[in-house]
Amino acid sequence: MQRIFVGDVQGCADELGELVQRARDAFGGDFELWLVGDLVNRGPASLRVLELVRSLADAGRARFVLGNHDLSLLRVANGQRSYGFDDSFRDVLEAGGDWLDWMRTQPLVLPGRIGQRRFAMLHAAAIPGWSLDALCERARRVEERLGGSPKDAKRLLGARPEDDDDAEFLARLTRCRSIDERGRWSSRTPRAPRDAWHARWRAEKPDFGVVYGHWATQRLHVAPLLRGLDTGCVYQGLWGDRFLTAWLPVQDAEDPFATPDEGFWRIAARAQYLHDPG
Ligand SMILES: [Mn+2]
Repeated sequence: MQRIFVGDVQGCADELGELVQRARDAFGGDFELWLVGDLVNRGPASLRVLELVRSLADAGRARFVLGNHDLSLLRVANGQRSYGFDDSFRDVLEAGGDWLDWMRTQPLVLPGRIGQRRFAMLHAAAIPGWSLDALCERARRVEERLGGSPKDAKRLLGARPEDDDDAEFLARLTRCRSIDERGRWSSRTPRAPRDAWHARWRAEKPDFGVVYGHWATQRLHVAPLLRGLDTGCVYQGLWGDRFLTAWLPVQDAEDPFATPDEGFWRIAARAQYLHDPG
């Protein structure tokens, strides 16, 4: 079974469809997509992305973790956030059915093993000094609230991070990019390389890999124990030629996170989806 990790799709359904076709051509039915989250928003076809991922998931060929844009969709549906001028998931909101319940019952962290190496897939950032088991255990508790009764889910999604430890963890996992010398995290781009979340994380000598997304301005990130796959497909034309990235680790490698690594597919964006305001 070839595992294929996929960067932030954000409604780019044509490009995801092309990637799936390429996977079928290469591996027949013997592959599994692992998507880093932010399936929806900004791009042209959020609902079509969810339909494609769900059909693959139902066939045991796709898994994903929730990203901040996926959570935004849930908050708008709850009336906890207003629909922004640059939001583009109205197709999901108007689709009816159980899309929102399906979304909120998805995981925040997915652990696994490739070759000899354990890893976690999550949307934005791991937490320096935390073991893989501690991270997964904490995530399970928050996933239970998010995927539990609609009332519990709504309370969690509406809570301020400063008032609720689970809301804080949820925000950090899906939005963090930098951590300062005092350990405070932020979604802002780090001022110095040492303030990147993954620099602080790697300084604690973790024994597991992390596959993540969320950080399109950083572009493809290939470093020991780290694969950052958000290459900003939806930003085609605004930042030059953009693409959807897939990572195909060597399944039986001793360390699949070693560098250099040539195991990537690039699916070119098919159109410019966003336009500069003014
Ligand atoms: Mn994101």
